Amino acid sequence: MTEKKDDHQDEIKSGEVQTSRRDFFKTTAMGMAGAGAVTMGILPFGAAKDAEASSAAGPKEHVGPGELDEYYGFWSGGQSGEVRIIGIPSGRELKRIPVFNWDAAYGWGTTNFSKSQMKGRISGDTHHFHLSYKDGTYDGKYGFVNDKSQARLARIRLDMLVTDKIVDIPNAAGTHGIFPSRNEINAVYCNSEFRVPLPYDGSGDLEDVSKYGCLHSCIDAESMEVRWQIQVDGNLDLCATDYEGKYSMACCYNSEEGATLPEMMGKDRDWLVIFNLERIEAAIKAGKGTTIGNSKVPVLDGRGGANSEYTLYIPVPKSPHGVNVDPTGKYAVCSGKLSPTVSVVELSKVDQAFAGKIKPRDCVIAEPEVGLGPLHTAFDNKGNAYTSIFLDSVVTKWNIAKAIAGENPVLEKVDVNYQIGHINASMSETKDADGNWMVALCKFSKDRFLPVGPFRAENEQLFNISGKKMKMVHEGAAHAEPHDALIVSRDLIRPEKVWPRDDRRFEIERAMAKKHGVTLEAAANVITEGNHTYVYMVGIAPAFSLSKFNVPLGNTVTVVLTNMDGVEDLSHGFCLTQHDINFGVSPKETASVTFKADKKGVFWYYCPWFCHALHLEMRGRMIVS
Ligand code: K7E
Ligand code: CUA
Repeated sequence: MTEKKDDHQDEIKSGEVQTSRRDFFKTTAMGMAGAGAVTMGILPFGAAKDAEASSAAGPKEHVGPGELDEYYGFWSGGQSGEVRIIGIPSGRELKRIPVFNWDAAYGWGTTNFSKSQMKGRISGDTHHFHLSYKDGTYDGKYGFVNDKSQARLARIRLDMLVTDKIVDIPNAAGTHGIFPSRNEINAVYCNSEFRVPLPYDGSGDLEDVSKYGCLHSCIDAESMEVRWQIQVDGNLDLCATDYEGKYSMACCYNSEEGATLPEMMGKDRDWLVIFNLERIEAAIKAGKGTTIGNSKVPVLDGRGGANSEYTLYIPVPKSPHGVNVDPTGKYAVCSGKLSPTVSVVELSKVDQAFAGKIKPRDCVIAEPEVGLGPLHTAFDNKGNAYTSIFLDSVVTKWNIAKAIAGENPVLEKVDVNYQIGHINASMSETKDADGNWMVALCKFSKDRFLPVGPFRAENEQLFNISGKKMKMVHEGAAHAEPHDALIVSRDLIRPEKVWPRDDRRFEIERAMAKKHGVTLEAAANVITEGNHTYVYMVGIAPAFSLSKFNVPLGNTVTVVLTNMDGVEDLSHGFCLTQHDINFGVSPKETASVTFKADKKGVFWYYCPWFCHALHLEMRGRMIVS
């Protein structure tokens, strides 16, 4: 395996565009003084901020009571398995969307629809959330998020802001970086982070790490089916796409293909792997894919460095982590993680490299030094990049053009508290990056908040970046553990207030009702077929259409509830005492649950969503005898 990778090991020209260690300390000290001055006056995330701090030209910093935020923030929820919606700049948490996690309030993981997606699992690890695109900006249709823990991709529909579909990715483990196509709603590309024996079904040689493999997967954004996969060398980390639909790309660390930490850190350079989508799609169409194990998904072989027509392995230092494409679409920026540098890759050179006219390494046109432990990069609308620096706990603002010109590109460093992971800026991942806001997602909060026991909150710090200097306007605690965030102009997200009654969300219930000759909207029906009892009811504040139903002991029960109040913000729900059943139905929504009536007795059910002055009276009895 090492032989064929010689091509990846071109020499790195270091020191060309590096700032000295002395400069580094100078700028850090300045950044610290600047941040300190601002920090004195900050209020907690979500609290009001006096208007005098708002600069006339920049974005509005203060969002008063009753006022609306200018931006939606979408936060991944890390090991909580969810996605959160935050108002920016106020920092108000507006909603938690359960995705891979069981949730009592909405009944995600309890209702029949959510169970059809969760398939018995109750946890997940969401790292990267992205929205669907058209022509380089968000089209407001879908959100996508990975599950690192169980190799899944979920889709959130933005009209209702609920989880819509979850797909399992075959022969993959540790699905980490994901990125949708940026030119049209077409595909979402997903990286496997862990190398595993292939097929990944417990067969074959489980011990020999050199026989493990790693896949980059293409998932159809509409059908959510896995369209193809391609095997690569090493293992993959973060993912990005260009703006034209020609390439997807992935940072690859562990080019050593080791299994332990020392084995994974041996080399000074790993790769940015570029996938040639045109060639891959053509090969798949021509039937060149093979299958792995029981999966029917066609797989191509993209290993072998220069020998692969599908992949280009661009050497970049060292265990690179994040890859981000700038708003002009010209450059991909890879963060070195174990190298204090970021590598700027000029995407227009990639075609020449694929054609063999230049070496892969010649696509790297600058490699400025930005600090110790660079992880991720965000962009403004003025040609500047903002890289999160984990070890130094700073954000480095640097100018892309200066880096390319070989000048010192570092404009400012600002302290963040502490150990920053992801960074993002308003509309940064679109061609409409607007340079207003930047958020630093810090892994440690240490002394910044009241102590709450050994497990601490994370710290999120919001910066106004519209001026010459980055200005922190507030910070706030976050529950474990937002990895990544998007800040999206609010005009691009237009959620509905009431469900249309013909929504595909209720397909399971509608088909069931059709079979029984009942309608979901005018239902007060109990139908027993052998050992299965079906209960159809509606909720209209403050009553269920059934105040009682009877079930024979031991029967399976399906309760179908429709909220017939079409009034904005008037939700109902169904909580069945002693049965671990609880779910909500928002205006005009239908949902159902299925459980076993395995206890004799009287069990009250009640509405858990406060809907009316007589909300406590919205209840009924299930009698099991
Ligand atoms: Cu850097 Cu999973 Cu995006 Cu965390 S990854 S930080
Ligand atoms: Cu319906 Cu509370």
